[in-house]
Amino acid sequence: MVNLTIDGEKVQVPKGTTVLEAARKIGKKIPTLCFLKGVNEIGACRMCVVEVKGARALQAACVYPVSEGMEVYTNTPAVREARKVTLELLLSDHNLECPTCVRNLNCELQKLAEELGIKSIRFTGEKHKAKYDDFSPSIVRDTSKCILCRRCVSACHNVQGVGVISPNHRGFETMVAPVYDLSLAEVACVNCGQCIIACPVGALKEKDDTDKVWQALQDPEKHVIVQIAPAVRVSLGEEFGLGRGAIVTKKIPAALRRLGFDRVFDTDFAADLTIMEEGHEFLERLEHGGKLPLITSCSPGWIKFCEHYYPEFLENLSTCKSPQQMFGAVAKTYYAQKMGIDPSKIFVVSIMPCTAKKYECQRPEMRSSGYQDVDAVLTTREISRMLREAGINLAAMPDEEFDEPLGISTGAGAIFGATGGVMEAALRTVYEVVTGNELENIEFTSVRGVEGIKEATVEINGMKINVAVAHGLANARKLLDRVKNKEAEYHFIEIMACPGGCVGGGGQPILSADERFDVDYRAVRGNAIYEVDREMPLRKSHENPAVQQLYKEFLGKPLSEKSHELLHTHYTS
Ligand code: HC1
Ligand code: SF4
Repeated sequence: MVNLTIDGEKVQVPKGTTVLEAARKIGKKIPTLCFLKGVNEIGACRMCVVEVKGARALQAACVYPVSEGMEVYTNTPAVREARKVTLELLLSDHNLECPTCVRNLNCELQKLAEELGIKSIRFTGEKHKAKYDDFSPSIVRDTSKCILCRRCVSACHNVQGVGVISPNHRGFETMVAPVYDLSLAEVACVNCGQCIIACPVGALKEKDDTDKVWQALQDPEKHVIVQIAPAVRVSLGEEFGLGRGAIVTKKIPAALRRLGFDRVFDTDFAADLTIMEEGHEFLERLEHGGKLPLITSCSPGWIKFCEHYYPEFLENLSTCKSPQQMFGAVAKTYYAQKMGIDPSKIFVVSIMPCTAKKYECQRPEMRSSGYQDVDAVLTTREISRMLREAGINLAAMPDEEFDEPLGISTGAGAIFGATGGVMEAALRTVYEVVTGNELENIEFTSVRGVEGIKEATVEINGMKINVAVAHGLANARKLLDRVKNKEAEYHFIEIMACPGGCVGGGGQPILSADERFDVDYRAVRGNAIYEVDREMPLRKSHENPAVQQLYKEFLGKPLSEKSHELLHTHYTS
C-alpha cells in the first residue's frame, strides 16, 4: 500500500493507483474531460492537472501514479487558472450551439464550464475548418463540436478493434476522421455507435429518424406498429430520472400508445422465434455435419465486422435474421394477413439500443415481405426525445400490457439483451428439444456476466457441447483468432458487437465519465434483464403460445420453406 496526502488529507491506496483514483477514494472530484475509465486514459486534455509537491510542473491526475509520501494539491490558484485556460481555449474553438445541440444538458464540456465558473471566454480567433458527415445510415459526425479528446478513437480502436477513426493532420488542423477525411460511410465502420457513447460532447450522434416516425404517426392511411428491443426496457427509464437499469417494461406500452402507435409489440416475441429457428439450425448442423461452430447473427455491427474483417467465418454465421428483422417480415405477412391490413400500409418502427440496427433495416436482404420489412429504427435516446416533445413522462405512466399476438414473449426472449443471453435462451430450448425432458435448472450462469470472453461445456444427451460468448468486437477478434489458430474448438458461439451486449449498445442513454467511474452500468442493466426473465411466467422460447400459433397458422415448422423465405438470409463479404 502507498500512503500520500491529498489537500492535507491522508489516503492509503494500492501501488499503481493514479492520483485521480486516490482522490475519488476520499470523495474528492478532480475534473476530467478526455479521461474515460477503461477506455481512454491518456492524460491529453490537461483538465485534471494537480500540483504535486516537488514536481516541476502541474501533473495530469488521471495518469500520474501515487508514490509513498506524495503531497498532492487539487485546488490551488495555479491549478484553477490552468484548468480555466484549458477550458476557455477549447470553448474558443467550439461552435457553442448548446441549446440546439443533441447533447444539451448532457454535455461534459457544458457541465465543466458551469462547474469551473466560466463566465466569459478570454480568447477569440480563428476556428478550425469543420466537417459535417451524415452519409452513414447510423452515425453523424460534426467536427465543429469535437474537442479532440480521442475518447471515440480509443473506443473504436481498443474496445471494438475496428480503428476506422484517428486524428488526421497536425496542430490546429487536427481532425478526428476516417482515413483521407473520408465519410464514415466510405470506410469499414460497423455502425456500432460505441464512439457516440464515448463522446463527451455533441460531435458524434445517431442519424435522427424521429421526423420519419412523426410523419408516419400523423398519416391516417398508415397502420403504425412498434417493437421494443429487449435492452430498452432496462434503460429508457434512465432518460426519465429513474435509476440505472430501472425496469420499465410495462410503462413502455402505455407511453407509446399515448404517442399514437396503433399497436405496441415486443422484439422479445421475435427473439423467441429466432431461438426456434436458430436452435433447430444448430441441431441440424450438428446432426448432419454442417458448418460449425455456429455463430449467432443478431447483432448487425458484428455481422458487418465479420463481412469486413473475418469473411472466412461467413459460412459459420447462423442464417437466421435478427429478431428485429424477423419481426418486420412477420408483421408485413402473417400479421397483415391475420388483421386484413394491406402490408403496404403497415409502417414498422423499431426502438433499439443500437445504431447499427438503422443500417440493418436498410440492407437489401431485409425485404422478404415484398417491402422494406422494418421502416424506421429509433434509438433509446431518440424515443425519449419524442416522448419528451409530446409531454409524456414515462416515469408517470401506468402499467399496461403489450398487444397480441406479436407482443407475447418469454424470459428467454428478454435475456437476448445481455451478453450470453442468446446462448442461454438457445440452450434452454435445444436441451428440451433434444432430450424431451424438462430442464431442471434453466439458468446457465457460466455464460452470464461482463467478462469479455466466456466459455462453458454443456452436456446434452451424453454429448458435450462447447460454447463460447464474446461481447465487444476486440474480444470477438481474440475469440475468432483462437478458433482460426485451432487453439479452441466450439460448437456454438454468441458474438455481440457491444460491450455488455445490447444493454451497452451505442443507442443507449449516455453516461458521463464521472458516472462511469464507479459503476459498471452494463452490469447493472444486465442484472435488470435477468430480473425481467425471473419475473416472466414463461421462460423458454418454445413455450411461447404466440410463437406456437404462428407456426401452426402460417410457418408450419422451424426451418420450413416459408421460414427460410421470410426469416433466413445469407451474408456475403
Ligand atoms: Fe439486441 Fe436483438 S438482443 S440485437 O442486442 O437479437 O439492438 O436489446 O433487439 O434484433 O431481440 C439490439 C437488444 C435486439 C435483435 C433481440
Ligand atoms: Fe468505430 Fe463503431 Fe464508431 Fe464506426 S460506429 S467509428 S466502428 S466506434
